[in-house]
Amino acid sequence: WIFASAMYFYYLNSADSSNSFADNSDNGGGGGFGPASIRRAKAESIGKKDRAKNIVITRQQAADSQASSASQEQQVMWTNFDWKAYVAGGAWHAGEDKYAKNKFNQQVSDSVSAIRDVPDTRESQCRSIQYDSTDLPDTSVVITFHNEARSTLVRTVLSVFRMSPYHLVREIILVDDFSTDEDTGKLLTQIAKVRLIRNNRREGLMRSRIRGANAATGHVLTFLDSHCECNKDWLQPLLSRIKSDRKAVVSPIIDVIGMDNFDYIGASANLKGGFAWNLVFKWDNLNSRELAARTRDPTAPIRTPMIAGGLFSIERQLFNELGQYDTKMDVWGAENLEFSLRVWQCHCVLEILPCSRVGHVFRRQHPYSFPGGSGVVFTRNTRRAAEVWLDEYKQFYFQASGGARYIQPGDVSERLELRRRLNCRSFKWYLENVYPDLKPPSAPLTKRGELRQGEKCLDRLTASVGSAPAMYPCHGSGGNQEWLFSDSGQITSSDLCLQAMSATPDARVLFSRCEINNAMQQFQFNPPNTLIRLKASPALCLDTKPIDGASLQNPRLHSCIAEGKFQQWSIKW
Ligand code: UD2
Ligand code: MN
Repeated sequence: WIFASAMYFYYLNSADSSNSFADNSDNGGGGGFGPASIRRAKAESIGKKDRAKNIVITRQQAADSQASSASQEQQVMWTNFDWKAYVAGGAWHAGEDKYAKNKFNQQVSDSVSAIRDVPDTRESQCRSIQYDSTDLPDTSVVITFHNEARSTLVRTVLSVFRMSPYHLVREIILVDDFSTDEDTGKLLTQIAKVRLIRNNRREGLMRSRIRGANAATGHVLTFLDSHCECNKDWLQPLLSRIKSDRKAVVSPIIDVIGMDNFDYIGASANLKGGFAWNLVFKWDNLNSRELAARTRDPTAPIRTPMIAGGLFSIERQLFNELGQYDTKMDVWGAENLEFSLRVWQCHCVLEILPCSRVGHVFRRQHPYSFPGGSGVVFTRNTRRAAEVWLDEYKQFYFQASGGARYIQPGDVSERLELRRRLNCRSFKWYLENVYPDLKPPSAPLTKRGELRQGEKCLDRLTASVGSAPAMYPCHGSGGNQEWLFSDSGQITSSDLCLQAMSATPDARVLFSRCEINNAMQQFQFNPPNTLIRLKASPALCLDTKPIDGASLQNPRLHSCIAEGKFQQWSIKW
């Protein structure tokens, strides 16, 4: 019956087939997910043994495989799968908007082969490492998707097989999160080792991944987004690190597949994942100590305070012991924050392995809807993480994120109980030992609002030390265009302060780390309509007049002119 569970695809039928999130926000088990977890709990105690691998197979999976409906004879090796016909069945048609369905260029994606060579982006030292793949644990690859383009999905699946020792891929579990076209997932189960679970309503990526994990049988779980391409020998570093330390949760370096042209570009290996007090994921440069360590050994794991979220491996049993995901998070966002804090605070380690590389199509917009609205859903998810893991530091999150205090997180008692049961460490410990770069904000932040000139607003863009904000059309939804104004005159965003580079006309105004006593970070303003003067030199004002040839309007200091349209700001608190 190993065949039955590994080679067939199946559905787990839920009685409720409504397409709605409304009923799973505040009650017991997260809507339709509750019963499954109860079945699972029973199942763990019944467990059967897989003779070959000595892995416990649960009643849950037995139930899943009974619901299977494709026969083994219909399956082919991945090498024989007719991916061209498959892609053609869902292809972009001339005349349609290329970006409409996926928010990446589907025409280009459809025209790129599902079997293509991408550049080997690893550092040379990685290429000489030999892994004994006969001696590594195997993995179930879990890929959840909602209305993914066929061309990107099949490229993801085939790249897993092409780039991995076949025996190390126990199975690929696709979780179709209620996509409109059922065949997108179903047809892929013709490929040997591919299994499918389909949700009867939108569950969001967290509950979908949990369903995939609960059906998995491999020793390790490897999660991927549905638009990835695995690079050469990506899997062995992940599995061998977990083999040497079961408490290591590991992520590849995420290379970039261009959303417009589908070019595969190597990403920097000198980054780790982090966040500012708004708790939004960002990439941080490694500090000098970490860079020195990388120079000594470019193949060594990079400890990361946070993971981007989509691509990682974890021992399956550890994933379950650590409490999987928060089932009351919806759709997208902040599960990676919650997971990262939990991994560190609950006695495990989170790493990026520079010798493992996987490409991912990064997009600027979500191609799918958020029942309830993306801002609300994201903030609620984030707040749930903050409520459980941030202790007294939660107040900094409330200060840095405008709406969070107004959005109810729902019941987090189960997650707090998990934290207690696992005897996890404090957020203070995490700050001191894992993320010392994240400093408590240096000044109390009191007011917030946009910095507006006519139809344009100052936008923080990427907000890193030394970068400049610029004027963009106002969007009115806070985020990148929301600024905090402290009593002492600091203007901050993303926990960085605007700082004049000198007290002279033409001086640039850039993001810097906030320092309480730095006079170059103190401005004077008098809303609603006001000049913004440098306190230390009040004849100098924040000015956005475009410099000759520059395409962006970056702020600078200039001699104050009472009526200057590039100096007059309207600030609404
Ligand atoms: C990043 C992560 C993503 C996730 C997210 C935070 C990477 C490369 N990607 O966003 O995995 O951690 O941050 O939540 O690190 N999906 C569903 N159901 C939904 C919505 C999405 O199945 O309701 C699938 C989607 O098809 C995709 C995956 O979840 O395969 C992640 O979604 P995304 O690609 O839109 O997220 P991304 O890459 O912007
Ligand atoms: Mn993605």
